[in-house]
Amino acid sequence: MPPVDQPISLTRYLIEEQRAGHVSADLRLLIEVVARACKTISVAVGKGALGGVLGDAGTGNVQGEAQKKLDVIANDVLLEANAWGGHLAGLASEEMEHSQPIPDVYPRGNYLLLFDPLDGSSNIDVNVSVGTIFSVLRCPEGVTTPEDAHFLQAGCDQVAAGYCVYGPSTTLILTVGHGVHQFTLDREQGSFVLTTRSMTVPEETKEFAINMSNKRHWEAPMQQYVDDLLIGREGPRGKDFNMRWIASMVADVHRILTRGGVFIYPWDKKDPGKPGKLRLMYEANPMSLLIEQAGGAATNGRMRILDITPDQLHQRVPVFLGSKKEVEAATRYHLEHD
Ligand code: AHM
Ligand code: MG
Repeated sequence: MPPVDQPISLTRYLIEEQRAGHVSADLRLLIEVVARACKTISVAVGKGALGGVLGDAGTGNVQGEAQKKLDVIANDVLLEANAWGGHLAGLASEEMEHSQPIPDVYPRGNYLLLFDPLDGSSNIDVNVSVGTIFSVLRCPEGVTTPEDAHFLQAGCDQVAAGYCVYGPSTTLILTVGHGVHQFTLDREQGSFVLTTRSMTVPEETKEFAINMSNKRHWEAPMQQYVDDLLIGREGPRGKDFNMRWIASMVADVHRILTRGGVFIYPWDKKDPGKPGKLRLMYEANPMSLLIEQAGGAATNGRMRILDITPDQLHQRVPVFLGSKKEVEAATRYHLEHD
């Protein structure tokens, strides 16, 4: 990944993308607004205990999960920042049961924004990286007041996707369909600066990320795949593997975009009726677009995630993403078993 010689701000990068015909003026401004909201969330996350923002909010979200105070704060920041800009027709959040059209008092634009306001929030109280994941779709033609059904578009229809990791540094990873680029927040200047152009995921890897404690709940081919990884060079895979699991998808995916690897949250039978833990629209689709744009692959163990036609806003999906050859290997175990 070549380093960038001269500092280029996110604003300048987006203007250049607009001149190249890769983004419309509205999409450029929309991304700027999301980035501004991420800066605000970064400040709140960074204050930690001093800001009184740690701990549970005492509420549950639509998924029945306990919300952290910062889940609620991050959601509110994103809603407020995006309501009045005129670029969006509607929003949907992992933390809200239904999508929201932009209020009537503001002009409505042509895009739909979906987000997981604070992914990995179970890690907040232990001071481990968390992040915001977002996905942008086009509002279907002729629709002025979008409803949930209008958001149910396949991941390959995303016009932009990205995430922001609130870690030792705050970094924004973005694709508008022309490669994946990394911007680091310059805290003194308050602006995102392009620090890595065209991130690429190596095709092969010796590193996997999975919550092994769920093994007894997995399907047989998944158990077999991981058993073979663990046997190492003496087994059918012929190499020794290392394991990492941060339990923040943003941080695990960021490691994979930086040095390769495979991230898996497979189907499990822990929660009947829910095929896996992660959500298609807020987590799997945007991460899959980023990984594919960086030369990696993303499947649900059987098919390409970006080709899935969603039928529910909060639909769950098994996720296998990262280094292409390894995702293909894990997918093969499932297909050969079927
Ligand atoms: P969240 O959006 O409620 O934070 O849940 C998603 C997170 C992912 O970031 C992470 O990969 C996974 O849940 C961790 O799950 P587990 O607790 O099983 O390790
Ligand atoms: Mg999440």
